[in-house]
Amino acid sequence: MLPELKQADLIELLNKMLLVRRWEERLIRLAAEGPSFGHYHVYVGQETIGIPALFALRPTDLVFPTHRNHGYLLGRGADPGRLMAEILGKESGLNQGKAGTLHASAPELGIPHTSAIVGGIVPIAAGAALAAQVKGSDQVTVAVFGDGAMEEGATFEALNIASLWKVPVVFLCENNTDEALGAAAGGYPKSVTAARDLGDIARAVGVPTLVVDGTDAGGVHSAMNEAVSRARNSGGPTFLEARVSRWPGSNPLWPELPGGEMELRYVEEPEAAPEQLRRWYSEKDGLLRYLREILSHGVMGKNDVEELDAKIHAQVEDAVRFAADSPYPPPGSAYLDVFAGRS
Ligand SMILES: Cc1ncc(C[n+]2csc(CCOP(=O)(O)OP(=O)(O)O)c2C)c(N)n1
Repeated sequence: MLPELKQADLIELLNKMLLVRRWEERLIRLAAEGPSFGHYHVYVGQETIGIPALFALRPTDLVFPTHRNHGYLLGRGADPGRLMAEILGKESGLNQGKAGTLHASAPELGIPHTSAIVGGIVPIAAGAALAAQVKGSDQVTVAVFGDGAMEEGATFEALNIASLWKVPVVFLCENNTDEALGAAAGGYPKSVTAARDLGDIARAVGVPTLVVDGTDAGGVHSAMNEAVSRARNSGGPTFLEARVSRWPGSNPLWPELPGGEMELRYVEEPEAAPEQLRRWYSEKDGLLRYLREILSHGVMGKNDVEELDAKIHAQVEDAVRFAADSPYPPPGSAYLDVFAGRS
């Protein structure tokens, strides 16, 4: 379903999701072409979680993402060129090329930190939420993490303390196990966690839970609104699990583009996609689902979507050029910002 937002916001939602998709597709191609690269993971296939979730927040709310953070950074307005430059280790990067994807941050956009340590971001986010509570502000903090974080002790401890102290935090779990859509029927891999339903872990310590289909932008937005409103009104944390299937190109070592870029014609003709991706594009890609919803509700016409896509492609090419043309940091800058503040 479409999120309950006005038309301009529905279009902006598509703009952001398409930007994330096209930017990451280009990043994968750039990495394959061979300049030296820091490691990175992609958010392809999960755009309909992060972007609608951000639309339920105020700009002053905080988001702490995990290793799949490009969607959150671009979604909050990070410059696509500076984010690309960051991954290339360039001086013009978001964090002067010192963070790469895995630790990229944009405090000015309410993303104070990324942690690539599985589960590592969860207590940090809960701590930031606690700070807001202590200060008496109505700021909400979101901890974003994958299903893998549910195996970590730190996650359990953060859920427990947040529940006890009614900390204003949303625990947003992006469950992209292949079995995820069948998880209601016990699809989570038995080899890694004894819980058959990840929500059981949160409910065990009194944290209310919500489950949504992560390809449903409207469902994610409305569940996120509920969780954010609970946190903002002193009701404490929520565990929100968004289930998606893992994108076939999401190779844990180096992401790939099996079958090339997503083509807009797959909206109407998913059977035109390469065979191994037909099921993905017809049933599992949230972005295509959103595009179908936008078109069928007349929010945009086909031509408008094509124009937007062309504009985004050009924006991404500008970003690549900016990053490629930027210099590497001078070696002496390795000693700067090691401790808080510049010396
Ligand atoms: C504590 C820790 N153990 C192992 C790793 C290596 N590692 C990086 S990503 C990853 C998988 C994480 O799975 P999940 O949180 O479900 O996210 P996904 O990549 O599936 O989106 C692992 C094991 C790590 N970064 N941190």
